[in-house]
Amino acid sequence: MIDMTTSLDIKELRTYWACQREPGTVAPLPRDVEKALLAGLRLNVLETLRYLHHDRPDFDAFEAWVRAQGEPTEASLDRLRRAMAGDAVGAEVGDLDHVDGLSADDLAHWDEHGYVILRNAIAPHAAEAAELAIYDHLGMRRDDPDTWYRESLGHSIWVPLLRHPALVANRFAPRIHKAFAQLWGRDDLWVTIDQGGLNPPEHEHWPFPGPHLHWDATLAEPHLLDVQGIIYLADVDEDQGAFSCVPGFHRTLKDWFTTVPRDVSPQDHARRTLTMTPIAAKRGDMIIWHHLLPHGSSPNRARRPRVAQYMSLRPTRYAYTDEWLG
Ligand SMILES: O=C(O)CCC(=O)C(=O)O
Repeated sequence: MIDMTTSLDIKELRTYWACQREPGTVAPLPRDVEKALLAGLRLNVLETLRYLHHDRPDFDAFEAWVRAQGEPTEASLDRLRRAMAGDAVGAEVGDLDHVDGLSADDLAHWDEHGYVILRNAIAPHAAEAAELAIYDHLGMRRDDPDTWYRESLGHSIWVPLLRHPALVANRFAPRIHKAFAQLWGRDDLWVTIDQGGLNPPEHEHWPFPGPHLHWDATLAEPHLLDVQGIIYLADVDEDQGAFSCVPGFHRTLKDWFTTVPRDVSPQDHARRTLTMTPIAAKRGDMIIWHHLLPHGSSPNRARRPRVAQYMSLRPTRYAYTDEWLG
């Protein structure tokens, strides 16, 4: 029996919990609904799975954890409940009509290349605040290279800082919500609770660890839209560990797939045969890419770390391909 005084009153959360606790006992949520649910509760997918599988909480404990972790507001919970019930909800940041988003040229670039740079997605001071928060979290100093290879980073470019106020604030930048609304053609979007990243200059004991060229998407057909994004929190040159991708590949994936030898995995074949282009951009710019572009980061051969924040926005419901082919 749920204690209604603490219940979040979102029945999909119970389904999600039950599926993780006892797989096979209840029908899983559709993947788009599951993503909206977690994003709407301000939860990171990995931290939630880790908690559920490690602590194995009962449902009441899980709900209490959700409240404490995501700190969803009553307004955000109400929006989520309405969306889960199938009601039309608008943009989380209010009316986007008068917000400047992607230009016609940007949208043409997106169609052709499968990525776009949203200039000044966030203000430079907001980017710098998040940049400094990431250094701080790692116990590093921005201008002191001796601090850039601390244990806190390990041999990875990912920084699991999820809820620093500076990173949180960036998730509500109207220009970002507008750009994603333009790409999806709708504004009932849910922003992911993603981490930060720091890709320092390579050195003898710290070679670039990846991510190398990959897809996070299924390569099975039908090939449908999904979108990923990264905000540069300080200027990034092409040789500074820039985000990299194979521009235009979303249009040629289908033909390319027929060239993959039968006994080789598509990801391996892609790594051997495709060349990525590094994308330079300025502090506060966001690169948004189609999930069917092969992409990765790149070795930093410059003098300063590349510091970034990852983020994407997706609608409550969208068409996706169930079969996994990778
Ligand atoms: O950090 C980058 O430049 C690449 C990010 C990436 O590969 C990803 O988000 O899947």
